[in-house]
Amino acid sequence: MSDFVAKKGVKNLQHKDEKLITTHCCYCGMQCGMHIRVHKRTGEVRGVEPRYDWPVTMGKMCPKGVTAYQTIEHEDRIKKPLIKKNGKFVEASWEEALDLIEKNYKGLQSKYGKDALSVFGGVSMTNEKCYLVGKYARVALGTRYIDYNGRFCMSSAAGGFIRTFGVDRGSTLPWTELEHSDCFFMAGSNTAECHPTSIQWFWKAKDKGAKMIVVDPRETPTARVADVHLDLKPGTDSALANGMMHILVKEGYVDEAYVQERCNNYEQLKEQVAHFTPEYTSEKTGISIEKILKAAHIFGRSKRSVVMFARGVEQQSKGVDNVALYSSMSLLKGHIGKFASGVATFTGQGNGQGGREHGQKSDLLPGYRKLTDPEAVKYISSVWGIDPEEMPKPGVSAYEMFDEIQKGNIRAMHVICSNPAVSAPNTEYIWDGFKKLDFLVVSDFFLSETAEYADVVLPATSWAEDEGTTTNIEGRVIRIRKVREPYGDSKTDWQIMSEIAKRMGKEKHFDYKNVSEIFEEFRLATKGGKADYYGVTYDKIDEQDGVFWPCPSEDHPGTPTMFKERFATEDGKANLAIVDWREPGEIPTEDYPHILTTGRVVYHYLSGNQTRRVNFLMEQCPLPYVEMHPELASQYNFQDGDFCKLTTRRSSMTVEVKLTKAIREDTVFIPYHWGKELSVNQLTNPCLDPISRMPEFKVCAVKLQKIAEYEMPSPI
Ligand SMILES: Nc1nc2c(c(=O)[nH]1)N[C@H]1C(S)=C(S)[C@@H](COP(=O)(O)OP(=O)(O)OC[C@H]3O[C@@H](n4cnc5c(=O)[nH]c(N)nc54)[C@H](O)[C@@H]3O)O[C@H]1N2
Ligand SMILES: Nc1nc2c(c(=O)[nH]1)N[C@H]1C(S)=C(S)[C@@H](COP(=O)(O)OP(=O)(O)OC[C@H]3O[C@@H](n4cnc5c(=O)[nH]c(N)nc54)[C@H](O)[C@@H]3O)O[C@H]1N2
Ligand code: SF4
Ligand SMILES: [Mo]
Repeated sequence: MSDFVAKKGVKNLQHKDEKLITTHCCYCGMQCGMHIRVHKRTGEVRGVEPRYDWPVTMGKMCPKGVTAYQTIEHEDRIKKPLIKKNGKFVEASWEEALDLIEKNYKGLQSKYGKDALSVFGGVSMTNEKCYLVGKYARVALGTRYIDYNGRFCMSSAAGGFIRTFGVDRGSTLPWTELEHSDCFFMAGSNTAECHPTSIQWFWKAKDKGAKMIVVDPRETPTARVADVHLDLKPGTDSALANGMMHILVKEGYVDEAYVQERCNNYEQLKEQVAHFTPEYTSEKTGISIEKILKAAHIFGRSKRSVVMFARGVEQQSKGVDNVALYSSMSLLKGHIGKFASGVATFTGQGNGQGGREHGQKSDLLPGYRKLTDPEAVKYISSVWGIDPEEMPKPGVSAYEMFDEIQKGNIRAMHVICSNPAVSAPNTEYIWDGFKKLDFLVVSDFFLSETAEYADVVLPATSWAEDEGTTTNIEGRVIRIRKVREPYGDSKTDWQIMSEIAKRMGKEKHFDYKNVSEIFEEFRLATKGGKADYYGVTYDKIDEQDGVFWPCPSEDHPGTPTMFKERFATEDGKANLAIVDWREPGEIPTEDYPHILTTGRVVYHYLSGNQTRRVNFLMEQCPLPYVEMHPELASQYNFQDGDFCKLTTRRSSMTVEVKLTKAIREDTVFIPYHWGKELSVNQLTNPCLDPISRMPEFKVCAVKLQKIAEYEMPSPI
């Protein structure tokens, strides 16, 4: 067990019977610094202390983070492998479970070919594990079908950043500079609930006079404290961003010298935004002309602005366009690559940044290398010790893997660290896919809604039972430490993948004794790639409070600020976005007259498989509900607490009405942290962005109906 205790600032916190293990919260991309309190003699996990000397979060934590330790020794933990027999799970030994996996995998591959197997990954895991998932699919199983839950999360940000800047690092600046910024333009981010500990930076800046503009169809806790709240109609961000740029150009707010020197496409951009007058923008977005002008002037006058966005703008069928457009606003101001200014997306999951760089995506290899680039294939093959000919070709995106199941091409799936039965769009299609599979394996530490469909469930260790690195919201690589020994008979994900690899005859490629060995191979695999971690070492992370990638050599300090001199494109220039306005995949009609959008609440995390097991969080928010404006409610005679049946072109669900004026009259909102009949993803539209293949979780057309009596199903 790791004995590491931070040198600074913990002495007074320590109880004599306990030791403090320094690590980071397992949930969101803020990766708040914390110590876990462990009993010295018994090893029992006792609680948590926020870490005051962690420079990004400085002792702040949110309700999920302070209760996360309660999941580690939770009675629902899966203790042994489970095998489904006659429709019921029975406990089994690892031998038995692995034998069954080997038999099925080999059988299916000999009958249908290598690509009969597939892997669905996730990024609540360390870099070491995320890296290994890609290698596991391509080397151990030899299949082209691998993708991961970040496809539903960061893929549009990635697509937009690559198009604009040539590389996808979520933040171009370190968070610790935010207090010196003078304007935040935040679109589709409810940071107060979703990255709560980042709020302190905005407060500090506001105390010094900074202004905040928030773009959201709801008046969220974030929008409530904004200087201007742009309450747009869902799915209209591309019109708003073009409209903002129209004013920047017209009013002379553009840094012409910067744009001439560092950007492409300026002339085309001016032509493109010409017709986005405030009147036209207001007509498309539903925001008043007055507010559009006010926001544009505040942003235009800023000296150090940060344009920020999150899933509200990215989870759309034009998410990539939105990211490129909002990033272009910052380029016009000449604010990228400079102190306390730039562009940032709020990375979602704990390792949402690192986990998207190293090969879980269907077309990527470690270090952001492309599977379609022969040089990249050659290099990674050499690191992996395989013949380049053996490297599988690119597969398909997360949702599209379910199309391959329907076509009979994918016959088995191994889900590692995700719960798509709740979190994928159009869940009835997903559930049907799971039923059609010949064989489903799920690695998790709690029995998820996805695991219920499995033939074999493998008990993985939780975030607290292994060590490694993650990359936070800023692009800072940090260390996760082991808090206790694996619970029950659970094994780490890397051990599980290595065991299966052995049975597939690939032992020599997965012969790891510990995490450090994987980290060393991983560093080498990223060497020379766009996301270069070669110079990151565990010691350097400890010495510097983390290391920002790219960090190409051991004597390199890392890169807190991106693009100081050049962008990562071929010509070194950024590409301004030339994009016209287009409608979302579904717009309201007579049959489905309103807009449904979905998202989060502060008390729950993603599919809820972890947070629905924490009593405090369930007391605060036990069930989903639909937020509705009183004006809209009056059309149907809804009172607060009435039952509303919502129907889209996919399916229906029933939840309680929560009346609030903090939402547009044409839009309703449901949080998505529950499964089965309580999953809002029964309703969502799987219309995909053409580039990122991101589903349109944020906009679909819906109809409402009052239901007199309804018994809400159990939330767990
Ligand atoms: N409490 C909590 N925190 C989390 C998570 C969690 O599950 N719970 N998950 C983590 C993860 S993985 C992620 S990805 C992040 C997500 O963080 P956010 O993206 O901030 O969260 P969401 O609630 O999905 O969406 C943000 C906002 O987008 C708005 N929105 C909806 N449609 C539109 C639109 O068309 N345009 C614009 N501009 N806005 C729109 C919604 O009203 C919502 O307030 O949070 C991370 N942090
Ligand atoms: N309607 C709607 N749907 C959405 C979204 C939305 O805004 N609206 N947001 C999307 C977004 S941004 C995201 S990120 C996805 C997330 O969707 P999911 O991938 O389903 O997210 P989680 O609930 O975190 O699922 C992770 C699972 O892995 C387990 N787990 C955690 N850590 C580990 C580990 O180290 N190893 C293993 N083996 N298992 C582990 C957890 O217990 C949990 O069951 O949902 C997407 N779905
Ligand atoms: S803000 Fe994010 S990382 Fe911090 S405690 Fe909350 S969930 Fe954990
Ligand atoms: Mo996410």
